[in-house]
Amino acid sequence: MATDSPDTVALTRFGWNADVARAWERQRPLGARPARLTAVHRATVELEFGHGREAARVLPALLGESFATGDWVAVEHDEMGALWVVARLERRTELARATASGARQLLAANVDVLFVVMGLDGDWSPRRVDRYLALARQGGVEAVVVLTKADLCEEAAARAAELERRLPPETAIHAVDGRGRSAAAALARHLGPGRTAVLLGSSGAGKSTLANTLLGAEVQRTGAVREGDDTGKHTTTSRVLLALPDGACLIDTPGLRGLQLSAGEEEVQEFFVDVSELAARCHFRDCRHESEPGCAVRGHVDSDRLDNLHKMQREAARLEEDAQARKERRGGDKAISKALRAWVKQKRAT
Ligand SMILES: Nc1nc2c(ncn2[C@@H]2O[C@H](COP(=O)(O)OP(=O)(O)O)[C@@H](O)[C@H]2O)c(=O)[nH]1
Ligand SMILES: [Mg+2]
Ligand SMILES: [Zn+2]
Repeated sequence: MATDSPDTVALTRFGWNADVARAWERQRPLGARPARLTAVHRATVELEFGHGREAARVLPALLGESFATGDWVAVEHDEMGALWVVARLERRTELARATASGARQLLAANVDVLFVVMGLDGDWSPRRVDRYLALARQGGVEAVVVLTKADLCEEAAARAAELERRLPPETAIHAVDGRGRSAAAALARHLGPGRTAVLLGSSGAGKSTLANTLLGAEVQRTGAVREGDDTGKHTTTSRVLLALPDGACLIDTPGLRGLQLSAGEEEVQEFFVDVSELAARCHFRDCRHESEPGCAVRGHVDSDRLDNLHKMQREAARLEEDAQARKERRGGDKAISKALRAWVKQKRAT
């Protein structure tokens, strides 16, 4: 299919760009049309075609694959007129976390920038920012920290400065009133035609408020902050893909409670770029930056951030142990049933 067909022109508002066109050409699903996935339901997926949305079913052959908001897919009609997803394009980036049981859960695919949205109220947690930054790094996505409710916080500038000292130097940090036009102006340089951004953060952090400000319209429902507490009401129940006036598109999401990396213990440090860069100069190759001599990290990276890295490594180790234990249990079950079958066979023979 030509990259400037009516279908793809309509999709430029939803992130179709030269990279996606190349992925499409590479896989070239004959006779199929492209669409962008906006939501995953139990039996169907919801697709954006640029000029409207439609539900589609997924070919049984693809059911083993996982899908995420932001995926690019190829669709075809069957003779009955039903719409089917027949292929998924290779992803350029993906954001995924671990569930409590250790499974890998995709949060979004093919996004360029992750807005880490955190309220400068009770939501404030530098350690949580570390996690989001690691998640973005793992997924190959640029992270931008957006501190909302700056209008409600007297120390907004001081807190932004605290994060600036803590995080890798290239990290963009904005403290904003998410309701005001100045917030849109501050974030504009991370957006632009063909770019896809995703808003992640706690419920009530101000994600949907930012989405509306960027849209210049009240499209997403927002939750009112109740008197006397910080928590906004949970009003965004599913992920949604929005076309912004500047040509970018934006995924608004429901609040995330926990955020555990889906990574092995050995891997976690890689996603703390500041640590992993310095660690190359530690005396010991397996330095944990605790009390080893010749450590190039300790004293140069914020000590709370370093403690947080160690905590995340312990979590990852626990997940790996749980996964191993489950595997062994399954292996044990198999051994028992094999012995049982052998015994039955022997009984029959005698
Ligand atoms: N004063 C103020 N209120 C905000 C700001 N951002 C969000 N809110 C309020 O916080 C509540 C929760 O916002 P919402 O966008 O629904 O949060 P979400 O759950 O992250 O989507 C709403 O009542 C918003 O009006 C901000 O920057 N300043
Ligand atoms: Mg919301
Ligand atoms: Zn070290």
